[in-house]
Amino acid sequence: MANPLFDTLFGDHLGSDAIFLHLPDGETLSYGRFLEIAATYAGAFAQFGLQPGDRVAVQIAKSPQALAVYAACAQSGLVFLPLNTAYTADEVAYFVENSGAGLVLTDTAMRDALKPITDRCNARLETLNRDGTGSFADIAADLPTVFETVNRTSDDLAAFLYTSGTTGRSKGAMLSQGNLLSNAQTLVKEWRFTSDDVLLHALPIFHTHGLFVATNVVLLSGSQMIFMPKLDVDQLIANMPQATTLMGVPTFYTRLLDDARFTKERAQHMRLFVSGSAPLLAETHVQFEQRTGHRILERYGMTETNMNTSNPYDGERRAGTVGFPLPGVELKITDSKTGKSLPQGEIGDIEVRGPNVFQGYWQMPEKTAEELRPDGFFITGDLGQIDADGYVSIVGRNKDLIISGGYNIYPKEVELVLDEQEGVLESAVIGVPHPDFGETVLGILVAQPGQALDLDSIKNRLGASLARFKQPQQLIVLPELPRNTMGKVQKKALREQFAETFAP
Ligand code: MLC
Ligand code: AMP
Repeated sequence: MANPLFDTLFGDHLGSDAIFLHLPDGETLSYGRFLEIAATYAGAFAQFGLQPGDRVAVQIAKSPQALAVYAACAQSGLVFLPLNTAYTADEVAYFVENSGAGLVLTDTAMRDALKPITDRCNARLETLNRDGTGSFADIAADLPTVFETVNRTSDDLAAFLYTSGTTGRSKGAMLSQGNLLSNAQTLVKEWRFTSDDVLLHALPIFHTHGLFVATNVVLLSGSQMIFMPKLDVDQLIANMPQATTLMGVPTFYTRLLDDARFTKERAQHMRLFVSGSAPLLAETHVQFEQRTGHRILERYGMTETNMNTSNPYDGERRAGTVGFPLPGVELKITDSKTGKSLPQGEIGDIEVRGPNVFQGYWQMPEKTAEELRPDGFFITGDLGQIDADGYVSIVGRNKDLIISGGYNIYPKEVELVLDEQEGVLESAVIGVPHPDFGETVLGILVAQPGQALDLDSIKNRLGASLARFKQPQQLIVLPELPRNTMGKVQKKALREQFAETFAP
């Protein structure tokens, strides 16, 4: 096959009149038309002189055009590098520089902020807006609606997704065509996707969940998506009778349950609700079944691996568990110190191996070696346990990570910014339970001797360096941080002390 990813996900849809997207304005976009747009974008990439393997960094609003950029990258053999639209110019600068992107696509509103960065990095900068306008669209508009697919193999890189790191430096997870394709093929089968399906798509498309899980599954099965700009519970409930499936983070499900209009009747046409990216409370699972008669199917994945486990489509979907390893994925629970497998039932590190596991972190061989063993097992940083029936549960994390509404925040990155603020001696950033986001960020500050901290001005200054979702919802000043005898900050004690901060 000339280009496994493009040929398998997109190739069959060339020239097809079948509906791909239902758009918010009531219009639809066919697969065939979508791929014509993608071909013009691929033509523009070629005109820019981009070569297979070059990175295309994309920070643009969720739109059909944004998906067409993904398709165009696949067709041209370029590496698609999507970025959270909430990232500040400072944050984007790192990704552009680190990835060595040849092209950056952004919204017109961000252009001036990014120009100095792309100039410095010798990257080309073009704009593509939510409504399909922009300098990139203007160039593509004059180009042919067919493009000769560039030859690639399944080992070639298809995407970089940056994941934050424990040291505060983000790492570019390199995903091959084969990584993406194998997972999409498995999920279509496991979750029984067919061309009769209509997926409610309200997730962002710059992360694994909304992009590789939701979109690739739809592309591969030739199904349709009701493509919503973001989570809007009104729209979700209104559209549900036309849909068959939903994929969301747990916040989707708690917000639906908080809405009295979300009834069994509304959910009657649906065949599958999938949750992942963060722990779904067993209580949410139970309430959801009581309300709708549906049992949410919880699965577990990550940027580096796509999906690892899933509760069964047929058979018991067990609340509080993430189900079984997917076909082709090996999963073991190991002792963090020795790396040896632990007996069934014990808690340890979750390690996974399979065609879904990434190729390593871009230009970070040491980080790659710390997490990816020579035998191919990836140390996920999650702590888990397997019950007697084989169901995997995630019981904690061996990595200092906060997951707020499905977004990952590494405390170190936030602490580095807090520590720089005027009058701050040191800081500790922790995650505490939050009724809407599952977990949220709390910043604990210690002032320099004799200094009084101006928390409002500190909060205001964070916006320049940190995306809004990473900023602490609350800052608290303590005289000192609790430390153990080794001098290490006792985050567990802080988490316990402040556990009720956002209690309903
Ligand atoms: C938005 N805000 C958040 C936030 N999302 N704050 C903390 N955590 C979040 N997740 C802030 C905004 O900055 C804004 O702040 C305010 O909340 C309202 O913004 P909004 O855009 O209206 O938020 P909302 O639409 O309500 O978004 C919440 C959400 C969204 C949960 C629907 O965050 C979301 O779609 N999350 C999904 C993330 C995701 O796709 N994760 C998958 C990663 S892949 P202010 O102060 O300005 O008002 C992965 C692998 C796997 O993990 O297994 O899937
Ligand atoms: P990311 O780096 O954004 O891909 O996030 C991956 C992390 O999300 C995993 O390592 C887990 O900690 C967490 N995660 C994903 N799915 C689940 C789930 N179903 N339950 C609990 N945690 C999850």
